[in-house]
Amino acid sequence: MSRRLSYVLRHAPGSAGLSLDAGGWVDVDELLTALARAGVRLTRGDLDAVVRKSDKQRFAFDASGTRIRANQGHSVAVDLELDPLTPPAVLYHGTVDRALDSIGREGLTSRGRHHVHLSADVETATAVGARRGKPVVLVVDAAAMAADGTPFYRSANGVWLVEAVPVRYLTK
Ligand code: HQG
Repeated sequence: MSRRLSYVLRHAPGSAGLSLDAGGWVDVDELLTALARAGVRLTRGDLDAVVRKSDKQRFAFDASGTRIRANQGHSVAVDLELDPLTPPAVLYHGTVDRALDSIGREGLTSRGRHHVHLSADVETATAVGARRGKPVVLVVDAAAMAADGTPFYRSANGVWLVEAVPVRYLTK
């Protein structure tokens, strides 16, 4: 269910006949109706449980509890309205060997998503890289990037987001 929600709320709201507002929010009742239309019967209580139990806290309700959105990871255009934040001195990016040549030429780029995703600790970055094979963790000199004027953001679920990471800030 978390995967399905990620698909609808990050990448393809239209596949469920939904559209996201500018902030990425969708009305909970409309979402439940759309899922039911697609044969997925979910109560509000079931949805609350999916949001609560998501291992990475991928989703959030708004303050009124009537709207829901993905905390990060979108490929569709949304403005999460995150405020720039001073990052820790060092952040980490989990990837795999086969990407290193290209990363060595271009730095980290956001690929299909809005941002490059960085982790605050090596363990998380290792797990992110391991989704694609034997993980390789790159160290990002976030302090230098921030000093050079790059804005950093942190999603509600603790993922650090940046537009790109040029090669000069990366160490293997
Ligand atoms: C790589 C999951 C070649 C990059 C995770 C990665 C994360 C390059 C892949 C979140 C490159 C993109 C995001 C370049 C970057 N040349 N390869 N220049 N620059 N790459 O999935 O960071 O479960 O878009 O290293 O936990 O792997 O979805 O990004 O391997 O937080 O909530 O291109 O997704 O969270 O892959 O993962 P992705 P990611 P969720």
